[in-house]
Amino acid sequence: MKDWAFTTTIEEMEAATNSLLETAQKVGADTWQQRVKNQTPHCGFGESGTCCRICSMGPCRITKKAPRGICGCDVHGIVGRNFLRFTAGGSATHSDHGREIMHTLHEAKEGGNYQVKDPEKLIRIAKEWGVETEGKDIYDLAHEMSEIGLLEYGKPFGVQRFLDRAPAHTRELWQKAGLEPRAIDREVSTAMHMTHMGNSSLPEALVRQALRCGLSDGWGGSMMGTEFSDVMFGTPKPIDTEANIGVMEKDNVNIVVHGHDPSLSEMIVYYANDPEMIAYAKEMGAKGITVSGVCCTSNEVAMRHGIPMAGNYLNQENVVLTGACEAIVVDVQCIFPALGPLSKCFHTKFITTSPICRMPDSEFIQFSPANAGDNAKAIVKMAIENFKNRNPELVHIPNMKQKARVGYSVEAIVKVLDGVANSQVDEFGTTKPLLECVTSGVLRGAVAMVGCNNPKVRHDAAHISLMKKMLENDIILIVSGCSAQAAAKAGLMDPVQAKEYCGAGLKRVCELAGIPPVLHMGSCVDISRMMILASELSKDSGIPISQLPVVGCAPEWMSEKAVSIGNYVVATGIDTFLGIDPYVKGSSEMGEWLTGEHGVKDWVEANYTVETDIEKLGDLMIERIEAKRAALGI
Ligand code: MSK
Repeated sequence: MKDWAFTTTIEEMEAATNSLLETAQKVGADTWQQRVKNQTPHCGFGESGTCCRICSMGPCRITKKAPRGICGCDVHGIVGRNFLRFTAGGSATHSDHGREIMHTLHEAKEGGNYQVKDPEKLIRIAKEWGVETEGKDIYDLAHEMSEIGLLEYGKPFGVQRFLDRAPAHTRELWQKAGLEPRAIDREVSTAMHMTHMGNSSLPEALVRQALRCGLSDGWGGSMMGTEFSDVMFGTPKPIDTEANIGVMEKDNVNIVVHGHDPSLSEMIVYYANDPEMIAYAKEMGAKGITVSGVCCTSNEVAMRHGIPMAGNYLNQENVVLTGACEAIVVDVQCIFPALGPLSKCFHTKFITTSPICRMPDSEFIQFSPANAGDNAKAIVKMAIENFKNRNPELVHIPNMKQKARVGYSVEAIVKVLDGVANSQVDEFGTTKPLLECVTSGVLRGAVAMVGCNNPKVRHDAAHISLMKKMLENDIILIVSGCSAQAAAKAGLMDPVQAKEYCGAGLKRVCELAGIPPVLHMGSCVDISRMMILASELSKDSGIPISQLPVVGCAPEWMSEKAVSIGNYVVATGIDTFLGIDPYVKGSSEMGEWLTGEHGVKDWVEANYTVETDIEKLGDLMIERIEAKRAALGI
């Protein structure tokens, strides 16, 4: 058993949270810990997916005595429809994030609020899409690409352009099973149409559409969100930062960015570094300005600017509870409405910025590409001027942080590993060194660990314990979203210390490549990066994705987006392990379709495993990786 002496333990993180909850009690603030108690036990029908409120004849709840809804739909149809609607919600959300990025790209201009920071990447994608690049002004090209990308949302014919990135075998499977996503909006609309009263109640059809709708996210909206964020804000490269609540600084103006869309946070970071603003902060009695992040906005700015990560999803109230947060500035998704009333218990300004995410008790400052600079500056100023309103008696920042190296885009992973093997073969590079590590057994395989926190699981405990288990077994981790922040907070992205916890093979790879054993690939839309990496591994090796010793895992997931992600990861051929049931346990048929040997596995050669015992979940993942190795004879 390894000695994990340098990592921050769950107990230490909980002690820090408990000290903040004391402040909450002092000021009479409501917290999620209390609300979980108020909401427990949860409704059994909701939990098993067996409640239908799609029309107003119900709600219908399925029991032994009442095995069908009023329309006659059985439990499998009800659970299946709920599952598809869950997916549609997630796919729409991610993809709309991508759409916002495409609109921002359309406004990008030389010297403007938004610019093209990675022209090579833009040209590379343009060539992929068959767009003429020769002699074109880079901004003309950006605008043309933005329009083409936006048409992917509603084009009447054809399938998603990025599907061409998938290996031929995967494309064939998708074609054969009728899974190739058409226009992104169409897949969401079709999902809503199919689940309207009086339409589909056949699990097979509902599951098929759930996979197709998920694919329109992962290989459509999310992939555009990621790729064109890189074009505008720069493709992430390894960069050092810090993580956990102790990154907030007592003597500084603290601005916390939270949400998902980097268009907001990029501007806030820019103005917080403006010498004029720093001087103003000093004039107001602070030593400087600290921007830190929560959730995926945090991942975005950490990867590109080294902005420290204050915490993940279930830490969002903690940053306010420090009493040292001058402003929490949010964009979209995963934001607790609780932040409004909570901020009122302190001096904190809760600032919403998107018409998509309006909340009571917040100050709304709408962001648009045209006003982003001015509004960001105004927000930074507002935070600075709020510094004097702190109540010093309430200020308490737990002294807890870890070093982290983040920023492993596919391009960065290929580059660091190619650097080691010196076998760069083309412009993009090759994943062959990584494959050699896997085939030789130096690495046993890889786990893509992603997703949220969920109070049904002890906060971060599943992420961290599973990661430790994988590292000891020479399994490298690529991570994103709140899972990435869990790793960073614990110290598993520390490039110096973390390798000490690995098996001998993984440790050697980390030393040679100068990488931590847990690679931060970004936010939740960036799981599309993982799909690209899996595709490159498959193309470089000639092995179908489903046969590579790679699995996906979301041990603490909670959002609809995570279900959409799960569907596109499975549909891409990657077995996916969940620590939380996606409200399908009420239907044996749905269970069979998603987790059985002859459900989705017959279409895409991969399926789900749901196991709430985290220790067992880890064992099952290792077993699956080893079984794939054995099947390949490696
Ligand atoms: S922020 S979707 S809690 S990963 Fe992307 Fe975290 Fe899950 Fe939100």
